[in-house]
Amino acid sequence: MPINRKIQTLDEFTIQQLRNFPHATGELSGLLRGIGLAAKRVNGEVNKAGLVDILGDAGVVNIQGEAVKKLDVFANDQFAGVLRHGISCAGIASEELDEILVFDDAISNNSKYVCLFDPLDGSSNIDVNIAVGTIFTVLPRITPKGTPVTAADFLQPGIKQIAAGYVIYGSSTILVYATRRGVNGFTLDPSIGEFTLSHPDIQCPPAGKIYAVNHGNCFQFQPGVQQYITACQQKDDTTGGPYTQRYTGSMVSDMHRNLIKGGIFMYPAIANRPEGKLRLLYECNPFAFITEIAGGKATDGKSRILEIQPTAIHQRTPFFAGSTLMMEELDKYIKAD
Ligand code: P6P
Repeated sequence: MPINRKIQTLDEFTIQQLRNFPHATGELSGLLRGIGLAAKRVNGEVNKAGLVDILGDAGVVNIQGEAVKKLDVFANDQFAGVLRHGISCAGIASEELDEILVFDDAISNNSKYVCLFDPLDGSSNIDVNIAVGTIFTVLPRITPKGTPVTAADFLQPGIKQIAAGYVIYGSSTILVYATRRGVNGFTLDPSIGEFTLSHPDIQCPPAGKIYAVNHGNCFQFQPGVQQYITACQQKDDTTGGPYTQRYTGSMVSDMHRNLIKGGIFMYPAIANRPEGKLRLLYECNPFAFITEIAGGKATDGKSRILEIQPTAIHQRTPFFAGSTLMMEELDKYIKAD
């Protein structure tokens, strides 16, 4: 019976990866399929978000008689739920939870991984129909299997990540994830309700002509960053300047564009946010991992993001990531500071 190889679903792809590595336990493949399931459930609600005012405001009951939760909370519950009831995750950290959530049952305590995620990044954009997203990452637990996980399992540098990815709930719904074997993107096909391989082996173009930054903060950036941004705006036949500025206010969209078209995304430190705005563990580390596997670079302006030793679950970091040649150009201006 021929298998339709033209349209490979996320489940088929992860199982194929498992077949290529017979010694694998299948826990990571199972975990990724769970994330795909939760993403489909979130997608359904995000797509209806504009109807909340018609179906009933958030905070009261919906037409099914259920309390309508904030979408962030709903998204968090979907990812936490599939991970808790799977066999691959011992606990989670989430932007929506002040503390880590330890699953602490016999099966979960014997799982190999912990997951960290921002369940619905950029959710304030929903009101104006700008794409929002989920960002996730998978770390190997370092405390003894069979015991409940602790904060130490989560406070690992980004180089320890096993897999990382994101979902964009936009003009189409795309799930992109990276392992050390590559970065692959899957577009949700509503006709079959499955994520299907649409962006195999994503490579971040080494050069780019798009820069993404919140220009409203420009006068607060360190001089080297300001000078780089000015250079992006200059005509320059060697670099192809002036560049185009694109900034959606949604990290997943801006970072996805970098991977597909090339470019640089910057969220530097600013006066009232000396550590930057973006979270290290579940926003910057996942995107740094994905960007590096795709051939790009990611730093905090001084050091490689993936080498930062975390000290707190919700700590923030300045973040610069994207095409290698643009990152090297930025680095020259910062070093000349
Ligand atoms: P600003 C969304 O709130 C977010 O966390 C990222 O998705 C986005 O890149 C950034 O903040 C936008 O922040 O301060 O420019 O509005």
